[in-house]
Amino acid sequence: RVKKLPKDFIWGGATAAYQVEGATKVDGKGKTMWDDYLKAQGRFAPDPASDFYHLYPEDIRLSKKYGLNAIRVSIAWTRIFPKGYGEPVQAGVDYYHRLFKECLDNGIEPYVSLHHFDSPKTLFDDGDWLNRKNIDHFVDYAKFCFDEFPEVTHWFTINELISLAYSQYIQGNFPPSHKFDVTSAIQAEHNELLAHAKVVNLFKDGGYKGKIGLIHVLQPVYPYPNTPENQHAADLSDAFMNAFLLDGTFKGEYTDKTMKLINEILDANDAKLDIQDGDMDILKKASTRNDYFGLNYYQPSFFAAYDGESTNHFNGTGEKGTSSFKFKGVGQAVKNPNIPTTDWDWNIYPEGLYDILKRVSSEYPNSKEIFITENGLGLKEELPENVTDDTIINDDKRIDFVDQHMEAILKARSEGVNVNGYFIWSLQDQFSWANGYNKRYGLFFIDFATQKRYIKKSALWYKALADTMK
Ligand code: BGP
Repeated sequence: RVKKLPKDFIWGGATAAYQVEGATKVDGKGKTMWDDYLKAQGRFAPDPASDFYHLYPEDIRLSKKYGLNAIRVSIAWTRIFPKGYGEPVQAGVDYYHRLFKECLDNGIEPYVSLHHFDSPKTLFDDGDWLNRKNIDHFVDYAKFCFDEFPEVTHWFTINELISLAYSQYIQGNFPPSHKFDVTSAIQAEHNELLAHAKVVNLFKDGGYKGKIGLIHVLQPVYPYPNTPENQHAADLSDAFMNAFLLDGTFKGEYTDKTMKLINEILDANDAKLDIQDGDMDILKKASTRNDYFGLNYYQPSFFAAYDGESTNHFNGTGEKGTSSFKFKGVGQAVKNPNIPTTDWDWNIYPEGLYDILKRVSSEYPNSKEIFITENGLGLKEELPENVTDDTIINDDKRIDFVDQHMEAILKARSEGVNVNGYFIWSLQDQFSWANGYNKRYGLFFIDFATQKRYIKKSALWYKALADTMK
């Protein structure tokens, strides 16, 4: 099949500080909300991860060699402000200057997030995003970064607001592991939107050079089977997962349609949302000022009506078929037998990406320019026994996955959707927050014991596609 990427397409790989850097206890770094939690859990540790703190030159060299022109990285708030506020730590600041320089010297544009699931522990203990004081700390940290790192011209405020809110307070697989705490989840969504909007307003009012946006993971929800009751369940789930955040970001208001659905969920769960005077003005002001939108897409969900109590099981081990999710007042996730799934029960459905791109572009024109900031396939992968330095790890499944999703993107583009870049999740193998080290996504395989990098077949395929841009 002949596929050609448009010239100037951003062709990247994605990382997140805490998932790749390792070195969590060096150079004055403070704890994140994960350190003690992972230790108590005892399943896996954030060290050494991919040892990107030391080996970033190697990964950037490979990025260049395999045709990438951009990477996503995040700044670990706690490397610069160990408690989230106070005096900056010079070693942390210096590290990010070195990292950005290495990228730029190699023709790799860094796309930098300020927050990727790694709230400082001090602030986490003080309510995390539920405490409005922490929004102000985030704004101060953002301002420090804008002043300190003018070499960065592509910013994202927060990565995946919903994954935080949902994993922390609904699904219970991120600290503090609440289950179906609907009040906290919806409030976290709102407060994170507020934090994002305040930072965008600061960036624009401050006249900083460069571009800024945020990242949402979008998970289209389809009724299965397609009945009116199941459609309503799908609409409720969509409001909670997608529409509330998209409205808040790009319309600067929660539409009546969205709020009707959200209120139905809140009522069923005795939950409430606190919107304070002035909040909506801040969202409104920022809603037209995002330069672009980072869209992460992995999978859709299939939903059916459900009228029992909430209960779930999160599959964080890769034992296929063990997931379940039933949300009182919303609905239940169901398996669509026509759709293949991964070992972690994630649905593989590229059409979902096409559908959501079309929706964002027609319903949310303020999103302006779209980058797919994450998309990829988690697999259990091993080194062959007779491995040599030149061994290429076969990951045909991943190639097929990315290929199908690229088709969806190019189709949407041909119909006028302004999507101008793709970042595979992930650049190199990393640790996965709730799944550990056996769920690999990288173009580059890492033997975590030796930190040696091996090339996967997908990296060669990725390079071949990059070459069609020239
Ligand atoms: C996104 C996150 C990433 C990453 C990815 C894969 O939600 O932004 O940090 O981890 O999903 O998810 P997982 O690691 O759970 O498979």
